[in-house]
Amino acid sequence: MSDLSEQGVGKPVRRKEDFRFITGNGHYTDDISRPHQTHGYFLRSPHAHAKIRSIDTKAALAAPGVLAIFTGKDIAADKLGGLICGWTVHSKDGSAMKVGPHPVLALDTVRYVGDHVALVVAETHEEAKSAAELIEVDYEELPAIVSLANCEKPGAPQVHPEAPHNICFEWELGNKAETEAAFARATKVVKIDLVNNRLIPNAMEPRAAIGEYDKGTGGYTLHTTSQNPHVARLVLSAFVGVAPEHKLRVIAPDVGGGFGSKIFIYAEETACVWAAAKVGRPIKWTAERSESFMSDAHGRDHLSHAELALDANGKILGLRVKTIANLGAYLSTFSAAVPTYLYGTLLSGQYDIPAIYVEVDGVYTHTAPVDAYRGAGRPEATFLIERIVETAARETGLDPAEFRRRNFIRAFPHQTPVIMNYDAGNYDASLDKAMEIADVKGFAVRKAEAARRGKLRGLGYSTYIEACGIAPSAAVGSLGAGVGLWESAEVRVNPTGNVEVLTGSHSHGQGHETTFAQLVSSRLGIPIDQIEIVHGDTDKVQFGMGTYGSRSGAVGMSAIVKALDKVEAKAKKIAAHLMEAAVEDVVFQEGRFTVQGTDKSLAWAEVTLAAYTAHGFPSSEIEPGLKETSFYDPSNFTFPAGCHICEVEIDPETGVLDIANFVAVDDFGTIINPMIVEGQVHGGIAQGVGQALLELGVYDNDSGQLVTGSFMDYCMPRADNVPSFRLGFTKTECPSNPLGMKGCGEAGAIASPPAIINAITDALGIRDIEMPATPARIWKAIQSSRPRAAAE
Ligand code: MCN
Repeated sequence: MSDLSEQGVGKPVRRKEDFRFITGNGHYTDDISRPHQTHGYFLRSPHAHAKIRSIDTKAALAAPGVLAIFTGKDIAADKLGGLICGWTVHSKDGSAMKVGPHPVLALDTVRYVGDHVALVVAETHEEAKSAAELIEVDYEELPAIVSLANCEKPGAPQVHPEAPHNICFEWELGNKAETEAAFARATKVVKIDLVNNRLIPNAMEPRAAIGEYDKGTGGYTLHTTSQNPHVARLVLSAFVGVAPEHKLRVIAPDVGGGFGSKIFIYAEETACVWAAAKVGRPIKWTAERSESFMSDAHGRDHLSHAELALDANGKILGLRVKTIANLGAYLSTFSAAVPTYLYGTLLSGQYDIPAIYVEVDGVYTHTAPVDAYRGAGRPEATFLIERIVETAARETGLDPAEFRRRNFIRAFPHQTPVIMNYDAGNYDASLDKAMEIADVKGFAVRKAEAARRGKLRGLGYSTYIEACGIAPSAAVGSLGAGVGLWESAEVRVNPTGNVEVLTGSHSHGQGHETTFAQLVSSRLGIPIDQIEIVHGDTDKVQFGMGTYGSRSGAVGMSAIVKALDKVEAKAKKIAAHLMEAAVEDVVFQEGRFTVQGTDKSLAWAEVTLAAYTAHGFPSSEIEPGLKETSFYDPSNFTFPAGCHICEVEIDPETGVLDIANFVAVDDFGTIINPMIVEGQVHGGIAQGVGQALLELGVYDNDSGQLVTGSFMDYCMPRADNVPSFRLGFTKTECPSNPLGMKGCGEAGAIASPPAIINAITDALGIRDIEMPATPARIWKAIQSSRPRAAAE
């Protein structure tokens, strides 16, 4: 057992799957070649907005290797539906959001640079790409709008006739009258305007797809880089109409990161699987990086005005927020939910705020669709609340930590004015621990010492909360989701005692093959190398809602727990029968079944073998076999929370910033694998550093061109941009799942940007600086506040 005790829940087990990844033995979509495979290439719009007068494919069709070219007309002729948004948001007046059609290939209008115009299928990728250049598209260029600030103004170019003034929805949440009353009572009102910068996701593996059709069975197979293959199958069947659900197999094999961008059902995989039947051969498409920049769903992109009402003691009375959220040119699969139910519902932060009122205008622009990106709505909420709280602390002359403490929620469960019911937490504990690790007491000395070297030093806090473990079905259904958000698991015990676990979660970097196996190992007392975690194939796994919203631990693993409960109950029954004992007297511990108070005992593998030999089972009481399925729907979200503290040092001559120290203390409830959790936090903070300091998706206001269309112009964080993080954990168990787990996959990206910006504004003695706070922006801010900065 000594070995096993190092493999179970709570142990920093090295990731099982990494051996195949780092030895080049992973099976990513592009590694897979199907017999007689062809290659697809998408001709994309060079214009942000244009009418398509005509498309002439004659020359391209005659080019070497070309097998077929498809346009929007071919898709329309086949009566295929368009791509959908699976979440319906309603406006203040009760009307449903205004949805412009989202054809798989543009029919008569293109609406952003990179919009899909034609699919060329050829023997090789190069032939398809060369032929695409021969397609003559007669465009009538139209004025485009990419500016979030101007898109609702009269006279702005219209993205969809269905959505006047480019407004998809005007959503509200909270109690307006109570919030107005709180502001009327306030002794001080703090106001802030914020930009939450547009981000472009860049998973290591670009999106890819192979569509295939079997003439004999009439079945379709789609290999695709998906975070949720069953949802992809459902959308492609029920809404787009590519094939009936039982005739479509979706396989998401090894996937090299997604960060949200691979949740969605995009045009490319849809077109490839549909066209495979027309061509009669499999079609593979793998995005070039510049295609990913143009057409993967982008993230964030908010403009907000926020006001905080305070009493004379620095107690928050109310919060009022108005946000304009960019949805891009079309609604992506979950885009409407992100700036509404994943954003407005988190605006209470860790604070006891009696009244909140938030209005969000979701708007169309001639830009790539905007949807969930690591954190999805919650980073935007956290940035807003943590920036305004920090500003309020400074403007009331209170220490930022003290200001936060005055307003912390301390009694649980806590009902916020914006839907969420926080189940458990201890915000003082994470703030205390973070302050200790960050040595906040020693900050003044470090600041003075930096000043002697001519440097500016600042300290910033972010006491964040987020809601993840995205479920329960009843809650999301009542808020507009078109799907339920439970999870399923099947535990198949083989006669020799090893186990396959089929899960509806999908691992694309989160280490599920290890953590899920650790859970099973702890429960069944078998080593993790005897446990196979199977995911990502609709023909193998019963059903699943996939991975996003840091839900695989809290929801996916809970489904496994339920299935394991059933397996254990049945195995005990079998063991009791074999040992001629009452089932109530059988205990199962460390892989052995023992009859209490006797020396009668059976090993796990003896019982599993007996389950399949089934000799002498009383057939009315015990069925042969040992395989159980479970569907789990939790009663609430989970609420990870904690405190991030960032300390920066800035060279005032150049604006160059160094993150001198970054501390993250998080409460993720029960932790299955601390090493994997730390890795998740590291990755999340690195993405937060990217948002705060480096990354910005830019469209040119006049032409609508994507200016940041490559790594030359879009700066991802590199190793030297991130410090050596110092992490700590506190623990309050989540009461709404059997493991007491809270999700950890997004917390770093959610919590870190405001800590960094709060540190920079502290160092410079300024009120605000826009993200990304590049050296140029920092330098400019120093120049415009020179007298004050120099005096310090
Ligand atoms: N875990 C744990 N103890 C906890 C919580 C989680 O040991 N208390 C483990 C889980 O078992 C799992 C991992 O940590 O192995 C992450 O679990 P969880 O927080 O449930 O998140 P998900 O597995 O659902 O992953 C989704 C989350 C999201 S939403 C984004 S975006 C994201 C992220 O994970 N994208 C990632 N982390 C990523 N990491 C990589 N490498 N690649 C991505 O695309």
